[in-house]
Amino acid sequence: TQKNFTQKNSNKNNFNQKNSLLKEIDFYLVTDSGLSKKGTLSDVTEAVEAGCKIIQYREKNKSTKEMVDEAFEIKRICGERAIFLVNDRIDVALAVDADGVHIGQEDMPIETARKLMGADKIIGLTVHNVKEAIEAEKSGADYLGLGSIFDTATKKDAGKGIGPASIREVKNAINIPIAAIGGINKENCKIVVENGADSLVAISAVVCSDNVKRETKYFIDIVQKIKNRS
Ligand code: 3NM
Repeated sequence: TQKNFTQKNSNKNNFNQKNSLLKEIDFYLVTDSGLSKKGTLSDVTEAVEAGCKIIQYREKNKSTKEMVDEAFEIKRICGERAIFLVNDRIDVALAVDADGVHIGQEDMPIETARKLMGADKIIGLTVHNVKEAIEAEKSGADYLGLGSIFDTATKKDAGKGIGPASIREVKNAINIPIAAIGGINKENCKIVVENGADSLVAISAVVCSDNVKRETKYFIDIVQKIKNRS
């Protein structure tokens, strides 16, 4: 069933509402123009049509101008259907008034990012273990990207996979939603959700396909099935 996010702007002001909004997300698409078969805008369009409720624009190879132009397009495609976040680039997120940013341990401290973004925006932080997860929650992250769950070739410095059991450990230590990332594919995604991930994140498993819509739908369906059973 298609969830209606028309209330997302009024919802985001409140921590509890942001928290429950993010916990409802089953599948989370991160873009990668280097890996994409059909291009970022096509991938975003197909994923949103399939029911994906959150898109993260992750672009490492384009100029700021190109990124701003593309980010405006992605924001338009997402509309009220999906949350739109920008990876790393707070300037780009602010320029297009995105719904938020996703940052890493080496990026700007989250407290500084919060000052720039404002209280109503979503800030996600990548963490790799329980200690970083507790810190992230304390410093005001709205959700965690936890990874890399499995080995992945998509992010060169991702390190070895931490394994799905670490999702459960992190989940037991914090209350904000967990988006599990890294090496997730159709074969291994079930165990990720069974270990407590609130949402699955995939790049290559989706954007390397010639049918992004079908692959996105596959992931959404499997997460919904497992969540409804538990
Ligand atoms: N961050 P794929 S792993 C962007 O561990 C990213 O923080 C990671 O791509 C982390 O789904 C990763 O193709 C790449 O493995 C995920």
